[in-house]
Amino acid sequence: MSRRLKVAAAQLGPIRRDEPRSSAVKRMLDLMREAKGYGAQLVVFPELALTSFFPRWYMEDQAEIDRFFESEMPGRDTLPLFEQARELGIGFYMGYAERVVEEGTARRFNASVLVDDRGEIVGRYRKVHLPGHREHEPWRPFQHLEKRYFETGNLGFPVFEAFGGVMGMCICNDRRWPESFRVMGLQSVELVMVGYNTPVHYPPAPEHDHLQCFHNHLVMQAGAYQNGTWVVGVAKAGQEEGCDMIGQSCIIAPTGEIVAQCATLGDELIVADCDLDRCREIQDNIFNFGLHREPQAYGLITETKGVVGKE
Ligand code: CDV
Repeated sequence: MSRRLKVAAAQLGPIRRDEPRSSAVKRMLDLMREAKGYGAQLVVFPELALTSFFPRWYMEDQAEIDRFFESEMPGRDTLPLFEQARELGIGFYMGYAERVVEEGTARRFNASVLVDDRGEIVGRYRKVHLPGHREHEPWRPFQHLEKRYFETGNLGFPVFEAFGGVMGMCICNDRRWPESFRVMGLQSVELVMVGYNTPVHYPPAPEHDHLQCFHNHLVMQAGAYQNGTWVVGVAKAGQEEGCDMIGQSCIIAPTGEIVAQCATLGDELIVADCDLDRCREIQDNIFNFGLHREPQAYGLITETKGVVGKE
């Protein structure tokens, strides 16, 4: 049986702060239909796909913050995505802000779901690497308050048997960390979906602004090659509420080669035929983990959080 999976990356352009969920969802439904028209079986949307990237604003009123969160998935606003997925027979990955009540306590995560072609949730992920800061830093031209609004994801990096292969998820800053990809690689992942919101301007090190697009592809291509997996990276791009964000959504082969890439900073769809069996070319050879890894030499990776030997 063929293990070719036709995958679409559905980049979104900016979403206004006051844009209703219904508007973002309509844009996503349009892209999903377009993906189906190309014969895609799976469509990948960005991080926090339903709203503006709200961690750029300092807010104290929890009710105001919670307006950006979903307390049900699917909920009233997002149900059309699940219904259309079922009608068309197409799956999707979507990032969103998740609010759950556990043992009477509200918890908030930067999360994603993987939905199959019957409209059923078959995978959940909660962002592990939260960038930015916790307190208001007025010197910045815009805030990056993920550490304030979200808890660190508590699901690890699970993989899911779906779409005829082994699927993995991560979210934005996770893609910069080799550990994210390697933990999924060690579970024989064959396709990693990653949505992102990456500003062009990085206030703590503005001398790297011109490298944002380079670093975006560098880390995802490395993650793909070093683990022999397909990677689908999808941006929310363009100028959102005065903040320029990179695009360059792309589909990357297990060899590390980009096989499709967006050319705009708006709503745009790209498609690629992903032969999941091609993962073997890398996973059975140059990165045959069972044959070539030397974990006894890697202890520090889990023994310490920061660097050792420094005050
Ligand atoms: N949404 C993100 O995680 N953005 C970060 C920025 C702040 C560096 C990123 O890694 O792209």
